Amino acid sequence: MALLLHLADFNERRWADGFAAALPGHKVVTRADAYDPKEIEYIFIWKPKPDAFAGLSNLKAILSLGAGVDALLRNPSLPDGVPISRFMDDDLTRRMSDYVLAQATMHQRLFTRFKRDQQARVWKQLYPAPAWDTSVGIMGLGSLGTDAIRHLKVFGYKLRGWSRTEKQIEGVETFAGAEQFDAFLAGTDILVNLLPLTAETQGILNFETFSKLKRGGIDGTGPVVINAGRGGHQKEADLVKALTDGTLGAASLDVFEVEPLPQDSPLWALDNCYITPHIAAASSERTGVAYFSKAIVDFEAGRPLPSVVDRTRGY
Ligand code: NDP
Ligand code: OXD
Repeated sequence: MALLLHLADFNERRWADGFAAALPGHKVVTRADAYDPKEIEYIFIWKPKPDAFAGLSNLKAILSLGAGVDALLRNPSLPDGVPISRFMDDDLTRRMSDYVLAQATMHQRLFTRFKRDQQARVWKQLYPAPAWDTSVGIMGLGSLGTDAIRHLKVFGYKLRGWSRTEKQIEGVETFAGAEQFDAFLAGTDILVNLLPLTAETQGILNFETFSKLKRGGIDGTGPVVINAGRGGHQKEADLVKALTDGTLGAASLDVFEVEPLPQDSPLWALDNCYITPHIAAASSERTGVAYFSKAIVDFEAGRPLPSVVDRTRGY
């Protein structure tokens, strides 16, 4: 068995050393090493180059460091029929829930407004709407969306969720499919995007969506959008317009149409836009090595791979 690491923006050598220690007796190579493409049976991958799979004619499985596989599925050299297993573990999930909770409470408690007042040396007593009277709507009720809900519930938020297929989650008003999207938006003060990027969800965070959100919440400043899904979900020109004309009160963005966010993006300068550089839920090296080493050992022993992507669905 030979495992190839193809990880852009990560320390490939360090991850390879981790896999080599966890998989004694197996060959682990990086793109910088000498290897015969025909001997590669597993590839562990993030941000694939266009020719990432060229010559890998004996692949048994593709292991995605990312929980999101949109870039992989778009890759022109992706071979048909090879199963793709994506990363899904507690550590990553809890990091995302931290991010969502931190952003939601920041907006609901008006910390954003108080910071601006502080900078202007203004003493102004604003009283935030309580969590129980603030509705958070989660787009995507998969592994990340349901865990974010679990954490938000503890804080007492009114919760709504939207998914492709119908769901029942205790204490959450759920909506499904395109036909219930408007009803979902109409009762949402804080919209959180945790969808995968697919042909159906591309550009879903657009001006029309923003203008259908509930008005009057978050101290009357306008609804809030939190996007930790993918940059392809958001139309940035629409975000700039909505954040400028009051259709949105604020946005927290972790992902962007182009990453790194270009220097000339108008989003940088908007004081109601809160930018993080795609760090909401980074994959941990320790848990990543453990998760995929076990996946390989299990698969070699005839057991199924974890979190296999449905290529026709796109996630
Ligand atoms: P899952 O596959 O577990 O869940 C996806 C959810 O989205 C499901 O509930 C699914 O509905 C729903 N969905 C998919 N398509 C549609 C649609 N057309 N309309 C309505 N709902 C839809 O994904 P995860 O929760 O694990 O991850 C979500 C995304 O988060 C990833 O794809 C990735 O892009 C992003 N991510 C971002 C990170 C960051 O650091 N910013 C880190 C990790 C992930 P149903 O349940 O009906 O199938
Ligand atoms: C992921 C990410 O998909 O970090 O895991 O964006």
